[in-house]
Amino acid sequence: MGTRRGACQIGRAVDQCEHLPLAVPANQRVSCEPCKGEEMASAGEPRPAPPDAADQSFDYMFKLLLIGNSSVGKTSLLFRYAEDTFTPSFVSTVGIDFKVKTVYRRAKRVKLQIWDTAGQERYRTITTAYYRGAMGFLLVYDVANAESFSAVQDWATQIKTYSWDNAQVILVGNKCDLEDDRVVPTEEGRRLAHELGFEFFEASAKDNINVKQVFERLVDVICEKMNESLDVSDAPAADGKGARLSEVSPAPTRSCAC
Ligand SMILES: Nc1nc2c(ncn2[C@@H]2O[C@H](COP(=O)(O)OP(=O)(O)OP(=O)(O)O)[C@@H](O)[C@H]2O)c(=O)[nH]1
Ligand SMILES: [Mg+2]
Repeated sequence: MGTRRGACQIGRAVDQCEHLPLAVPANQRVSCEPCKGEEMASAGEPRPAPPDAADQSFDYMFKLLLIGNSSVGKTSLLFRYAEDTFTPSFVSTVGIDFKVKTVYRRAKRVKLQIWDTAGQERYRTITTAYYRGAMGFLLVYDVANAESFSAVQDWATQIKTYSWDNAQVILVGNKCDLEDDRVVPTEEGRRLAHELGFEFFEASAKDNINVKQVFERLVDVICEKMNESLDVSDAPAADGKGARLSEVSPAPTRSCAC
């Protein structure tokens, strides 16, 4: 299990800070955007974390983010994945929320901290503050909503601007159950994903199509990149930009064996 000491930037002990997937040296402070965001959002009264969030027994912790226009189904995908539920009514996310889910990949316990961001423009300043340190993104559009597909390029630019170079991205065309209302052909989605260098899935939170696959593929891609990074872990980062995935893993071993 990883060593979790020190404190995050607002002074919360790292043992109580669920956001830092880091082994922090004692007495050191590390920037933690989520804690700062929580502090801003609730004027110093941290929101209670879900019970699973306190579980410290894991080999790896990955921070993932769901992004994309409002109403594309980000929250629905998360609820389908984490709780296997679906609600037809639309309650737009305010700011940001998260769920924790632990998965097993090749005998390793991987704790996923999945952040569900609000798609509405007015929350953009808050949500982009959470991009830092995210290891993977699900960039979601709605196959029955052309505007949400046109916005994908802008979302990809946001990832480039606010996250680090090693973040992995999967493009998800959600609501593929709405075949009669579809305005974005599957091939268009695949072409754009290829252009942007992302993997691509169509999914349906409603009919539970490809939901588990999308999340698990993202975990696998992160593990693959982590292992590649560990292969050259003795070499300094060529461009000096950002940190390698290996540097944020709390794992005590050198390889995640995913
Ligand atoms: N038919 C269909 N409807 C869906 C699907 N996923 C979500 N919806 C519906 O689409 C609406 C919006 O879903 P949300 O998950 O709240 O959207 P969101 O992306 O989280 O929106 P914001 O929180 O505003 O960013 C809701 O009414 C959902 O029930 C799907 O796969 N198929
Ligand atoms: Mg939402």
